Amino acid sequence: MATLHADRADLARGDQAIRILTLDNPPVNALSFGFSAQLLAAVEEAEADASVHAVVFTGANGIFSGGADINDFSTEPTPETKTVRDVIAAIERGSKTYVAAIDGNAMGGGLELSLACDYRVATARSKVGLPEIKLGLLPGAGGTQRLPRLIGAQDALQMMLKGETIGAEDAKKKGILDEVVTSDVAGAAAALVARVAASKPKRRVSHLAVSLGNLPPMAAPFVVAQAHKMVPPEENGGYAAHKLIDAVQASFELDFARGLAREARLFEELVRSAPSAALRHIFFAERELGKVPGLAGAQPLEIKKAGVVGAGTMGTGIAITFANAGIPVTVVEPADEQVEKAKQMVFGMYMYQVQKGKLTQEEAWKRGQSIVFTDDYNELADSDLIVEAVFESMDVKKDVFRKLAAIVKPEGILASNTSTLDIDEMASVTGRPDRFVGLHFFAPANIMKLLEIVRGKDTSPQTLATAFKLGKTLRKISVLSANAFGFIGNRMLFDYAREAVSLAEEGVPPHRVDAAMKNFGFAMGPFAMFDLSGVDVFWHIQQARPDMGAGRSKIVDRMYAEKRLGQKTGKGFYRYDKAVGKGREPIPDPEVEALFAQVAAEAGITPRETSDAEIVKRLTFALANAGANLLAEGIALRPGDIDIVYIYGYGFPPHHGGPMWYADEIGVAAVYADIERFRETYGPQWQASPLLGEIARGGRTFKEVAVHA
Ligand code: T1G
Repeated sequence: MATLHADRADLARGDQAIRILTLDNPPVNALSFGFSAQLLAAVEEAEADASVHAVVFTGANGIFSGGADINDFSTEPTPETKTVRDVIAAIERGSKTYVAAIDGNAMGGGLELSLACDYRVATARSKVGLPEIKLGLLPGAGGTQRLPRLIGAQDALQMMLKGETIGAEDAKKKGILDEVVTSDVAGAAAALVARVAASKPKRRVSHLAVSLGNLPPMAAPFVVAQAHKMVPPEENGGYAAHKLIDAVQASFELDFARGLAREARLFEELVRSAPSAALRHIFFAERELGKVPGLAGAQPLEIKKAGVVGAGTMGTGIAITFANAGIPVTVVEPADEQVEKAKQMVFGMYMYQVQKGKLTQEEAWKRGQSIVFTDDYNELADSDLIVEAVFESMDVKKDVFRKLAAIVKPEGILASNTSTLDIDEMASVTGRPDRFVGLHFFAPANIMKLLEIVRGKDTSPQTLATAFKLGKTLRKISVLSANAFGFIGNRMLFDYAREAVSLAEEGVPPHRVDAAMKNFGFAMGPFAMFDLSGVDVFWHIQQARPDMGAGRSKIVDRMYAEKRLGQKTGKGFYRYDKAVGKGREPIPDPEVEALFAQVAAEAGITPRETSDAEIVKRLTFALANAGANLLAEGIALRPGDIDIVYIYGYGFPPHHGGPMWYADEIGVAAVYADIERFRETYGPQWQASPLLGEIARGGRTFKEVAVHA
């Protein structure tokens, strides 16, 4: 229920009645259309009340405001609709003194409301930001006009283009806040009102001029040109950024009113744009992930002490992840030289963080010390949760879990970091399948945010709830997967890889496939990605899937045999030269193209011309089709979950919203028609998912697909 509280008598100073307006619209005091109408009425009432001298805005629910209600952007406002802009306009033309008393986050429209006030006071714990760019928007309630007036054009551009959130002290240093207090921010605001009462209280930010720092006004075009150069192209994730720069340019080229009008026009363009709809979808999809049926009421366990088995790159990365979250971790590794390598990795990583100023020496030291290496399994006995990260072989893993089951305390949770193998088979040797779960981290584990949480057939709700809570503690984006080969991401990767290799076998050079996918928005094309993760990883996964049959890539077998394993061997689908990009820059290699041609000839594959558009369709529709099967089989809960996996784990461009969102954007019927054409043209490996066909025939979207109970 959204309510506004008025007055606090103890704040009245004689005849200077102060009207306190407390934003109370749980959970984040979002400034929805409806709530903005209430707020507008309250401001107009205060303006009409001669006894009121000043208005102080505060927030309930431990936050000032999370900004405009993002849900509202999917509805078409009518001329009668009131928005946060109307509230801000009423403040701007008002005669009272306005103060924002911030405790907690003031984001987006919430910060813009405070920028329209004469003064801003915040508690030390507060954070402020204009993150609209992350939604494919720009601050559309005066932020692009007021922030430059308050902190200068360059700082304002930097803060809004990054959508960064900054702490109260930093905000005060920049000039966003007038005062930072430790408590009773409303009382501090009232005291400020009393202090300024004698002076000219009006200090509307709109009356300030925009500074260009130490640059003369004629340097403005240079500042704008530079900013445009620093952001991605409009068609490749930079649409909102370029419009934001245009809006800030208006702040120093036009008067305030015309600048606001320019901002509003640019905002309207963005809020209707496909990239913004995609990014708003991701915002909500991320917040849906933890809503897993059957977990309500399950009490997660506290993970105070963790264990890892295996100090390879993954195991060490996982250990660092625990250490970074303040969870002491013991790593079991029998091979001394592996322990040495792991210690070097830990030391090097933390020293790098210190050099980059991200960590103090003390904090780095503390975290490094919280990772203990041993060769003795018994030191894991009192661990609350243990993750195995040993060689991707079922026998090796089962052997590890037999040992763990024999020594770990009864309530200890056992987890596997396997990327494809059967969780239930591993659980079967532990005698505690209810306290067994898959935790599939992505390399490098201490950097990649994605975590696939795999539920075994006997995994208890408490174990699963504990895994999700742990994911939050580790600051991961956790997605639930059922226990099936490849879980969600790698299962989709097979079809993606199949099409990439097929295209190369049909005569499209790997670098052209990669260029087409980078042009679509992927950070890295498929072949550069295979070279980075290792062609041998691809080969091992094929080995583990004898059922691949016709889908099995002969070229990967040939490359594995010829030790063309990618960056690590200096050649894979590309070649690598230490003198070029430190040996990480993919260099097209005619040898590989000849190899593809040879394999294709042996397989009787006829070369064919393929356009970039067709390349993009084949790879992205392969993902959507595989995703549809994952939904139909109940392996993934929601289309949005699949989108999050592929954006965070595999670099799918966020401005296209993920494979399932993108299929909706194209139109599922069109995708289905193309897949049917692919089957005719490219072969039986193209089988349209029955669910995709059903959605296509029904004229529906993946977004409407119900959550699997
Ligand atoms: N609108 C609608 N719902 C929101 C929301 C918002 N702005 N912010 C959060 N929620 C919901 C969220 O979906 C979740 O719902 C619950 O609140 C808790 O969120 C005109 C155009 C404020 C730092 O981009 O950064 O203003 O899952 O889990 O970790 O210029 O939420 O419980 O059903 O994230 O404590 C700009 C977005 C909007 C800020 C709190 N503002 N929000 O973090 O909680 S556009 C933003 C956040 C705008 C103006 C422009 C964070 C938070 P549910 P949560 P949290």
